[in-house]
Amino acid sequence: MSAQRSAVRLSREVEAALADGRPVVALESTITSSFGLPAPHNRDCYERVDRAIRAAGAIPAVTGVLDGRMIAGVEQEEIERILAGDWKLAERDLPIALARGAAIGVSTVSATVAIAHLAGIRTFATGGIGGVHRGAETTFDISSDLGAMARHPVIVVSAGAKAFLDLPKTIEYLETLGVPVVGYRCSEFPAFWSRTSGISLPHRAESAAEIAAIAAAATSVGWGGGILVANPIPADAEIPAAEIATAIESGLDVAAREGAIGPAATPRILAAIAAATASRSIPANLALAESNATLAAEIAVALTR
Ligand code: PSU
Ligand code: MN
Repeated sequence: MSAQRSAVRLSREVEAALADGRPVVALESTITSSFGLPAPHNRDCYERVDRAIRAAGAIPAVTGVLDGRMIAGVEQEEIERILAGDWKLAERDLPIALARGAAIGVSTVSATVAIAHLAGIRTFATGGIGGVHRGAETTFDISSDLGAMARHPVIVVSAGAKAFLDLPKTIEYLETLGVPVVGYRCSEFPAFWSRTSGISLPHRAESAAEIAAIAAAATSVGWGGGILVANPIPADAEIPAAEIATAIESGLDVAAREGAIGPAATPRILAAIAAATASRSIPANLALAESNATLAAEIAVALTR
């Protein structure tokens, strides 16, 4: 997309921060809608992430569509609306939502990097990215998050890809697309609720400043795509891979039995895993989102130095 910055409506706070060159962190709104977390955890997630970004010295910019316009940053009175969004928008859905004057659309990772790019926001915090689904060799279900990261110069801070995906294929596909993947203080691709996956990462960084330097180098060589930063869930919130494995299997079974495919797959699988873990997966999801928000803010601050 090569439209102007004016295509995105900024909140007053985000507009002022961008104008002054102060650090801003984009946020997606799917995770804080019912597609990502059941109420009231969606609001809790929003508040924790918002606070974490501010505490680290940056300004949060929630993205989505409101009243037929792409937005980056919400005014106080718009928060409830974006939390209640009932249209999950991937990047390819944005033109339709705009043409139809959608009242509220929530952005996935792919839509968020597209909006952040237009708005001139370099850094973005999510939970876990979408990726190559298990069985993709027959379903072809590969999240548009991956292609979008290759096309928009945004640093995406995640706890890896959601662990019900095919993580080895996700890493392979990121390599095919040429997306740099950097582990933050880790050498293995994190598995969302778990810190490890057994899959080695090509690169690791020890500080936010190091990640900012990689992003600056990417810009200097004309790399027009993004960078994926993999930040493992905090140790005290982790659900070890062996413990979550059964819940993942049963969550995938439920979604398959109900025929949840395409954009419906990920929300259904997440909800089924929450049910199978007696909601234990939810606090883990909140903790990793908060931790990603803090790291993204630190990177955004480092980029302004
Ligand atoms: N991370 C979370 N919860 C989520 C998502 C990410 O912790 O709900 C969302 C993101 O918006 C991501 C989307 O882009 O799931 C992936 O959807 P799909 O698999 O349909 O591409
Ligand atoms: Mn998909």
